[in-house]
Amino acid sequence: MYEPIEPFKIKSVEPIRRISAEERRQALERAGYNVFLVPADEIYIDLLTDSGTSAMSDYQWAGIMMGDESYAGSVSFRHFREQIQRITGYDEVIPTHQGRAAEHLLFSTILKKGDRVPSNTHFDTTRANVETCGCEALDLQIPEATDLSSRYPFKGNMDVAKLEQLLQQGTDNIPLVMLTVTNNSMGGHPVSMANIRAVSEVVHRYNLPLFLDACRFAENAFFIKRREPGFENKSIEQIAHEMFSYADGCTMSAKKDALVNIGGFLAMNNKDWADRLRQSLILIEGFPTYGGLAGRDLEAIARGLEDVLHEDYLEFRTGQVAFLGKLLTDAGVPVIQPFGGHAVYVDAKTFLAHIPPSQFPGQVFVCELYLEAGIRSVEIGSVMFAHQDKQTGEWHYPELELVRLAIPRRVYTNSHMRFISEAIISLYQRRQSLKGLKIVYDPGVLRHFTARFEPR
Ligand code: PLI
Repeated sequence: MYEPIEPFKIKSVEPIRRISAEERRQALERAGYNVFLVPADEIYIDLLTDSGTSAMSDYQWAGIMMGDESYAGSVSFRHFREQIQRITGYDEVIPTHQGRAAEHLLFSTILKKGDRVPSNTHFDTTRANVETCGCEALDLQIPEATDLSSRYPFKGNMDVAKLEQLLQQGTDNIPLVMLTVTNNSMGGHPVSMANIRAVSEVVHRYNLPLFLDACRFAENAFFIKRREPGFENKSIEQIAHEMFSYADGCTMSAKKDALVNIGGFLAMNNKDWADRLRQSLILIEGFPTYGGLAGRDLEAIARGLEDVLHEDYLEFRTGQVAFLGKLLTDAGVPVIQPFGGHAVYVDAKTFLAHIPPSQFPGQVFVCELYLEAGIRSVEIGSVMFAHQDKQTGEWHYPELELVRLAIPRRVYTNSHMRFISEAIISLYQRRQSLKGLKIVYDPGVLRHFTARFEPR
């Protein structure tokens, strides 16, 4: 089997502890069968998220020491801005403390009540930030995105016909269109260059701006290079630059493809919007040359945005995700294919076909994987997305019951991937014996973070 080779050697290590089966049982019980409530030192391998969990390079750590902490006009801000301008081509660069702050700034400044914001698929925080403004977040993904049997290489694409149909009905209440690259909420699948171009053509024909949610732009660019004819000989930087060239701006969580533990930014061409955003930035984040970050963070992001463009890094990164995916599919474990850029998504509905959505098969998987081996994953199914009709009291369940195994960047080795696969395969072999959960505390909003459960 193709095994990706780490394009780095390890200079500093962080010990992790194997937790005994009894400790795991007690920890999970204390946490109400919700791994969000398990302390990190009771986790052996943490696949909860790839956000803010990357290992930085020595080049970035050196940048941390070089950070210019000047309140105004920091040299580190200049490095940050120049690197972002080089990749995106956008003139205006606004630092924020993370992605959702960028979203909040953009939407609270640009949207007015009753507006609608189409996207291929909004991430939770993007959707929440749109909705908080009294607006509607619309997901226009292609049908292949939810077809588990499809091997379409760009399942992250937006449905251009649906977009055109929507815009034809009028654009007065549509101030911008978003495109999430890669499409995290839909399996971490990439968006093709052809799709970005087609979306751009439609959006601009209606004189609207297009913004990328660019958290995982480099992973997206790598998939374009590998899967889309015509890009084989282009560099990642060239491909990324072309992706950004079809849009007018972006929001970015630097906690993903800028390979840092905190940070984010907005970048755009519209100077008028940028000036308005900076007014709000000063109120809630900070002066425009630091925006909620320390100078050292800006320096680390600037350097992370250089690191991430290295093709051998991206080959390993996406290769490691695919390596874990392949170990699982070879053993018959149902996972979403093709493999995405930052995570393997287990199809919990098929894995635990005997457990109905009302008993949370994804959450059962997450708990059992923790009990099995101390591995933390995250449910993306009925706990996260089921909602109750206020009038009839009836529950509506999402189409997919998934568990995301998000792989932090440059953190775990291939041995860890083997260990994870062995734990999941062992779970798969005894899946018939697993039982459902019932919810005993439901906080209502974003319940996956704090809900508590009990075994049935
Ligand atoms: O966590 P933030 O605020 O830096 O970024 C928010 C955010 C925006 N867009 C997308 C596509 C995301 O994936 C995203 C954050 N993702 C998290 C936390 C994750 O676990 O996937």
